[in-house]
Amino acid sequence: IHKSFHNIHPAPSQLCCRSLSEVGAPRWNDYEVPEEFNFASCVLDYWAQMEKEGKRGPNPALWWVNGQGDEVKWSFRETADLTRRTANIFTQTCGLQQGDLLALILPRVPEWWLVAVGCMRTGIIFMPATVMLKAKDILYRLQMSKAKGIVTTDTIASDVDSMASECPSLTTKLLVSDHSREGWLDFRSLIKSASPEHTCIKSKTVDPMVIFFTSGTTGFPKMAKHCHGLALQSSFPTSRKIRSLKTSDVSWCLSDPGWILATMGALVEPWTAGCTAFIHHLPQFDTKVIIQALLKYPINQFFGAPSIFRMILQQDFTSIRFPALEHCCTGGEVLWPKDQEEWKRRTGLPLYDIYGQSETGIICATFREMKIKPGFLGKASPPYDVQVIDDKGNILPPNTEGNIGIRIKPARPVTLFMGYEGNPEKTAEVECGDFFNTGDTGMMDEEGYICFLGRSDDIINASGYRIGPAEVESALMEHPAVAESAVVSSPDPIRGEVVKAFIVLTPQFLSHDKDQLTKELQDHVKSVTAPYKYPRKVEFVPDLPKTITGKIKRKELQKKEMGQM
Ligand code: BCO
Repeated sequence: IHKSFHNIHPAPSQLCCRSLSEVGAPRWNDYEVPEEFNFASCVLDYWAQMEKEGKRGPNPALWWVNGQGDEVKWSFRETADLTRRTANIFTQTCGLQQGDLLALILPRVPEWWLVAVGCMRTGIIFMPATVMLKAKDILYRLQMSKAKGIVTTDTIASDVDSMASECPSLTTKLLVSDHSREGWLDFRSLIKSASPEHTCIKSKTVDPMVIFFTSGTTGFPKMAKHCHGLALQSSFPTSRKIRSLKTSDVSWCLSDPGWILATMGALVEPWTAGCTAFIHHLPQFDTKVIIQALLKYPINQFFGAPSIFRMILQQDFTSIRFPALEHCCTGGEVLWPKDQEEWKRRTGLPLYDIYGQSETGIICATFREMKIKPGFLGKASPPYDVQVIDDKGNILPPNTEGNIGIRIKPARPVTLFMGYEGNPEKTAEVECGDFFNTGDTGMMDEEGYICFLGRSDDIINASGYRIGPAEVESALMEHPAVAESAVVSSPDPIRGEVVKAFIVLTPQFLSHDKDQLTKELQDHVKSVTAPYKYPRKVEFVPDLPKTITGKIKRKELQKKEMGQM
């Protein structure tokens, strides 16, 4: 595969599309907001047209492998055609319309890309989620959003069927599978017969496009709604310099398709640049498979959470050279200077940091040509004006600790989320004077480099997953052994942070074997909610610290965990 790919791939110096990469897809300046924008017609169809006119190289838009010999390679034209067919399935077969909501719960399979872009073409708002979700998580999402449709796989389909009566809005169920299922439409059959003729909607840039569920300190995940403008972010000239992707690149972003990191890093960014989005199915995370893929395929751009790089560095090698790899980026959690040093020492490559949230897309980054300052995230990425602010929204002087804020007045950046759907109170809570308050604390130096110092609330960031403690506590409370619990973050040398649960046992479990009980509680959490949230550390305590009104003092436990007490 490696060889055949190079056969169709001229070396960078030979590239006829070098001038094209300078022209690129239609561009806007960093602060220009076009009245209308749709990623499908403005970007994907643009590259399909370039391909048709012979004005771009032959490298595919999507290159998917599963490690078992199966492979999918779609050109931009094929991808555009398939996404039009998908759009027709939604509107003609399913009767869905612009503004309807559709849950998109698929693993890393090519159909995920078709569904996301098919939604963009029709104005259907897609809601990506990880396949790790359990029945209760899915029910919550379907009920909260009143989703009209879902596209998913066999395992989740059976969960959905078991709670169908509780989701009356759900009228369209599409299955991506090699088997058929009663009551479900078969996506893979339908796409073969669907028409490739479809006229993309003329979406306003500010029309809604996607919703990401995101965890908070209290309650269950909120729905961060974004407009089509989110997909414009990678078209801005400054944003394009973050990774400097070019048409000949093969870019691998490892994120699960449930997160904004995949929407941006595995779809919007590579296709805006007209390069190949490489995807490995990777049903289970396995560092050896990742290393093999980096050795075997001509991947030259690699993007993943810092934990992934730390896990690769755990492997037994003193030095390794990945033949094609040129540029490595991380995002989603804190990158430590020692990770950067170690990656450079053992692979010869620098490791660049990119910082963002589900509400924002990319906030700031160490751009490809920028000096890396260890311990700093990098500089603000336009259109964002990022400042460190106090609790009233006043801008703080350099080198002063405060909240990381994004200016929203006088103009709200189009790439920033529109608000938490159906939750104006929570939306108002994150506004602070003229700024959106990220909830992260940090500092800016005289050169404009921003460093991340921590969260101002109780959210846990475990290996790149944003986890609300209340979600884990609620799962634990369902177990008869748990009288009370408090969940906080605990430092971890590989995952950055892990979930730690302090548990007060009910009397009948006090004499149980603690190791067995720990395992039982961990398995219990894994079975009732998405397993990435399970407490990797458990401590049984006689009681929990509380305020005079009986509220658990998580901060006190947290400080103890961090060795600050
Ligand atoms: O570690 P354990 O084996 O005990 O548990 C693991 C899995 O085995 C288990 N599991 C998975 N599916 C299951 C299941 N258990 C029961 N039933 C199932 N169906 O659950 C645990 C999963 O935990 P994990 O994913 O943290 O661990 P893993 O597999 O070691 O993966 C490591 C990482 C680093 C690959 C993973 O944590 C990861 O992908 N992290 C990155 C997350 C990410 O992309 N975040 C970005 C969010 S977007 C953002 O931040 C905005 C930036 C612009």
